[in-house]
Amino acid sequence: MDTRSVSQSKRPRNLPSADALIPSQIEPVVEEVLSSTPFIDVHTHLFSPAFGKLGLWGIDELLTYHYLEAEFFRSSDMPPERYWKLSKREQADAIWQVLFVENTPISEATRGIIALLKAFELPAESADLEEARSFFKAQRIESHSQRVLQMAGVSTVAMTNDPLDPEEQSIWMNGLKPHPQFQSVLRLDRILCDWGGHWQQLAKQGYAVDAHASGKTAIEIRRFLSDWHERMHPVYMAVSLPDTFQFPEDTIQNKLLAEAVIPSCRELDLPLSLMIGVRRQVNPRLHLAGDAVGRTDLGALENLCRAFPGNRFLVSVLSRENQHELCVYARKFNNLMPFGCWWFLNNPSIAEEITRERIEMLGASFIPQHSDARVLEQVIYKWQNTRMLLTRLLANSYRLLSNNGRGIRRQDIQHDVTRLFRSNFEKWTRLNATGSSLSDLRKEGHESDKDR
Ligand code: HDL
Ligand code: ZN
Repeated sequence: MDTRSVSQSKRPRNLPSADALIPSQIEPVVEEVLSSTPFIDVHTHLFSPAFGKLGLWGIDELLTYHYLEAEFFRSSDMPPERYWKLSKREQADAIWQVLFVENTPISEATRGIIALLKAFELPAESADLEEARSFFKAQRIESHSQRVLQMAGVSTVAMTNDPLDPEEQSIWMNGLKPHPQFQSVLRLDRILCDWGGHWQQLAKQGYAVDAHASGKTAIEIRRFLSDWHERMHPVYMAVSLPDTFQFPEDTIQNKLLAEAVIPSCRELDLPLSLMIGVRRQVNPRLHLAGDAVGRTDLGALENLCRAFPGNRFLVSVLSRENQHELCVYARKFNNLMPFGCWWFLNNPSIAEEITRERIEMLGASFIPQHSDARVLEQVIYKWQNTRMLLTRLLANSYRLLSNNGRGIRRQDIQHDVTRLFRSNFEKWTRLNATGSSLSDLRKEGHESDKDR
């Protein structure tokens, strides 16, 4: 007795469409689509060449990355206070010696350096850094940055721009030629996380603000934000918030968020990026490497998404323990876009766990990764790692779907990869197509010196 219902017995057998991939073809096609699609890197600390020394690149900056400094202090007897007195070159030599010569570079951050040396065909087992130094010294940043982005398969990066950083502020005030591959981001930590230490800077610039954020302060901060929007043309505004962040709460931070920043984002049609969960300076002796992580009460995020349905929130949380609930909240609020495996989460073991649960709960409606690169060449290994991970995870998802009874075509894979690594962000930030691909940029005359 045929146990299928009458309707099922009449339905034609689910013949796979002519261009459906056979299971063994799925992974190679996923790999090829990932490698041929230029990604948008939605959060970095990189700068376009016009920012000069603010943009970090080359072997000495790569080795003195704060992730490596934290690991150096674990394997060296050198007290941090002595390390900070060394020159950048001496610091890099010390890190190379301890983490790469005396010990095996098996951590995520040390392996990244090895992957970079290989990408530039530089020796990975030298006793010193001389050959690497002369290679980078011979590069010109304009052509080098384009070559690096091309090697990383990245068409566009979002910077982190601080309007209250004195060095960066003067560069913007003197006028800056925009670079289509480096989109600006208006970063608000000094205002939202240290109003007491920065309100006078705004007052000095003629904004009628005060220490208690009373009177016209909120309106004047909105004027400040719109002035900097005019100057920077940011693709979003951003703030990093501590693990203790609450909303609503009777604090100046909450007041400035609710009465200035969030209304400005709505008025300017910009997402607000909330990066939540940092425990700042748990060990100040380590400087930038001294921050840690704390689990956040994401009820604050729930309240924000519900209270401001007309705003778009781009959210990354730092604690592994918050990741699953972030996915649940993303299912409840479509004005919440989870992004990235941030900082201490950007390791294969945890990035896999996070990305799998996001695919299972959100399909392709999220942004899997950002590099958080501080030094230009880091994008090469960080995106190499993400492509390797996503090849495995997406292939697995498509095999499961195929087993469930739906054929997978190359165009399905291209659609999903484009959504995950480009159009989810482009739609949210209204980023036009000019940042779309390196070949388009070349056509528009942005070719690197190498091509001349
Ligand atoms: O606040 C942030 O944007 C963080 O990414 C910090 O810059 C942190 O120091 C970092 O570089 N994480 O990767
Ligand atoms: Zn960052």
